[in-house]
Amino acid sequence: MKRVLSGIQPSGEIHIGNYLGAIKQWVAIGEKLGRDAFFCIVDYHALTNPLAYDPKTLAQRTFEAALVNIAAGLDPERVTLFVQSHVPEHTELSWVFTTLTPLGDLTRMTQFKDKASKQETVWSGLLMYPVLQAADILIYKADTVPVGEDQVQHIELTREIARRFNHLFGETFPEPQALLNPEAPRVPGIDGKAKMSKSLGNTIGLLEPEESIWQKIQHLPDDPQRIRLSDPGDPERTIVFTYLSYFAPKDLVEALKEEYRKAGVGTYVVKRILFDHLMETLRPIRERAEALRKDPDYVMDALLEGAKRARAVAQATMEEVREKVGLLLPR
Ligand code: AQP
Repeated sequence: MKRVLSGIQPSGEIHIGNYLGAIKQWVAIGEKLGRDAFFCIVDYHALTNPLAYDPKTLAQRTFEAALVNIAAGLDPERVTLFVQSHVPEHTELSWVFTTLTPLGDLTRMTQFKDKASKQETVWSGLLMYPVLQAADILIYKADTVPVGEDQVQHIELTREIARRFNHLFGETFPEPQALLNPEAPRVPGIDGKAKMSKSLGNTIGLLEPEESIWQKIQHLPDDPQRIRLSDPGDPERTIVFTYLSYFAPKDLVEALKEEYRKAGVGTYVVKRILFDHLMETLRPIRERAEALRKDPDYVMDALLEGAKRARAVAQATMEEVREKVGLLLPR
């Protein structure tokens, strides 16, 4: 792993799925790679979600997404943290890539099919989403993309685009690999079914009030086959234990599973333990977020500095691309 890029949409409250699937890895990678770790708040992507996008809140959400990432441990003085629209070369490269991407490759993307099925009018931005994502990654020639499982198909498409470009215009881009957090590649939502996702309203937010988190945890579905409190349960049939495994030490999780199987412990007690361990992880993030809110210039300056560093790399790639595809270069 030499260079990394990953992104997060400012399309709603950042949740524990984003944290476990992406941000937690970003922090560890950032410590190793420093400035070669590029993390991007992908605001142009957020325009493709008509349910979440509002021009009145987008700027604030973008700022908030950066703040939460910094609060969660990303050090903007070490890594390159920036806003996608501050580096216009992403959209420029994305246009070139649209000319190399068969329509059929885009219409077969699971995420497109999923989201399009819920929309009355399907805008072409939604279809082009993975092409812009390929540009986000390849403009930095990143070889590794830490993501949740939901993004693996898009990274495969990115590899195909890189391969096609290299074949037509000469070796230019690496074929990047997705890097999953093996412990939490797909965090389920609080409904216990779909993946946790901002647009589905099934999230636990990193900065959500404690009371509201506790309410949600209390309502997490139990093993449906456990009718009476005295019935033994199967920990594999409730997401209470899935969540617990993310936040509590392994031996405690195993001991509680064992008790649950024997009806020695009820779900209420397990939920209380889950809540305590979750809050232990979230509390320092919330404290840092509180401190950052008092110093918004720090966040904004960090983003501008990040964009400056990112842009230097992106401009060099675009110069190479313009020349390779045969454009008339300005003097
Ligand atoms: N549930 C999840 N489990 C593991 N990883 C996840 N990621 C997202 N959800 C999970 C990873 O977080 C990073 C940022 O993803 P995103 O900004 O696309 O956020 P989202 O919550 O996944 O948003 P949606 O629902 O897909 O889109 P909208 O905003 O339309 O609601 C990615 O690395 C992702 O894999």
